[in-house]
Amino acid sequence: MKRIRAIALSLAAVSAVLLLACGGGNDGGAAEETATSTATAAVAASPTVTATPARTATATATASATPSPTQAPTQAPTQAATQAPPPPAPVATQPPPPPPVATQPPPPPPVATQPPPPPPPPPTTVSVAMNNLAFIPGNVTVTVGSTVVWRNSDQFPHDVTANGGGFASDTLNAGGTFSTTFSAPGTYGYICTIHPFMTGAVTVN
Ligand SMILES: [Cu+2]
Repeated sequence: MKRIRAIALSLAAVSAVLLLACGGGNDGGAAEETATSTATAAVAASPTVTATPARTATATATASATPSPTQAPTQAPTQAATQAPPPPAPVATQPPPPPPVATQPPPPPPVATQPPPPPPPPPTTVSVAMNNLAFIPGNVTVTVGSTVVWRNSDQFPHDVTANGGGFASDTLNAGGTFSTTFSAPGTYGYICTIHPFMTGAVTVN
């Protein structure tokens, strides 16, 4: 008898589970009540094991179903966040323009190099010796306003006469000197009229 009763209970439990799975029929509340009561009876016997797994299975299903919607939203924001970084790049391209501004300062230096030219004009005094029948040095370069002094260090008399007639000295005996100041730029060639092969030149800048 116990065996038959057990089989009947298990069959009732199975039918109850099937009814629950189908969400109940249109038969009416009476059928559901009987099914529920039979299920409760079966639960009391032993089929507790079959009833619980079904609920856990549905629970897991619902649990796994909910996560998917939440994952989709989170991925979308992250993509939007990664797209945001690109904008900063244009900001990095703006720095280059400043360099050109740094290249502009160099021009001023040329202006600084222009002032130097004025200083050169400091007048000086240059000496030329007449020795061994020659002007030493034969060619001198001076600035405007400079003075050239000739000194006869030879044992012969000499003189200093410009080719263009700009200046001319008297005859200079040993130890005699002659000087002239050059106020205009140019090249002034001169000779010793006593010894025409003695030549020299003064360049004035
Ligand atoms: Cu001479």
